[in-house]
Amino acid sequence: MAILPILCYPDPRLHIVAKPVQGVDDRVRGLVSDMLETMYDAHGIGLAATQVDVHERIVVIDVSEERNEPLVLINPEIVWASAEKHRGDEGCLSVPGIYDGVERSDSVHVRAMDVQGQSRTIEADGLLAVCVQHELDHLLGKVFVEYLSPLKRNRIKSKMLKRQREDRA
Ligand code: GNR
Ligand code: NI
Repeated sequence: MAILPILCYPDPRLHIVAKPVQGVDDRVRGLVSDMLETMYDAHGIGLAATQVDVHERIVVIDVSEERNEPLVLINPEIVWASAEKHRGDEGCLSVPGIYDGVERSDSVHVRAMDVQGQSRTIEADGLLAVCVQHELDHLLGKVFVEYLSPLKRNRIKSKMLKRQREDRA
């Protein structure tokens, strides 16, 4: 097990499109285990492989209060999304300290493999539905700030770059 470094916006590697996992083997299970440890350590409710610079379709999520209900999605695909949408504030481990409103479907159905390579369909609503859509965007190289206005996005970009300069100094 290991805690992996998380890429920070505007790192260009956050825009790489992830490739499907070819087979769920011990390498993939090891990565999933490191991603879960990294997500729990960072107090996040989800983490996409893209955020730890691995460009494969793997996501881990835990929206439970007790932080003891890990969900692993390998090669996830949204097979249905509700037409009903709501705007809610989102944050991202790759854009620390920034929270802003994003519109998402209230409910989604996701088809994905688990760590055994078993395919199943999950019906998600509430926070889980928001998190699933946020994580699947990461796999497509999309960060939530890209839904905000160019003005807001540029302010966020400058703030992150300034902070990264200060952290290095
Ligand atoms: O920890 C996280 N919280 C969160 C809150 C509202 C909407 C989405 C999220 S996902 C985020 C973790 C993360 O960055 N996953 O990619
Ligand atoms: Ni994120």
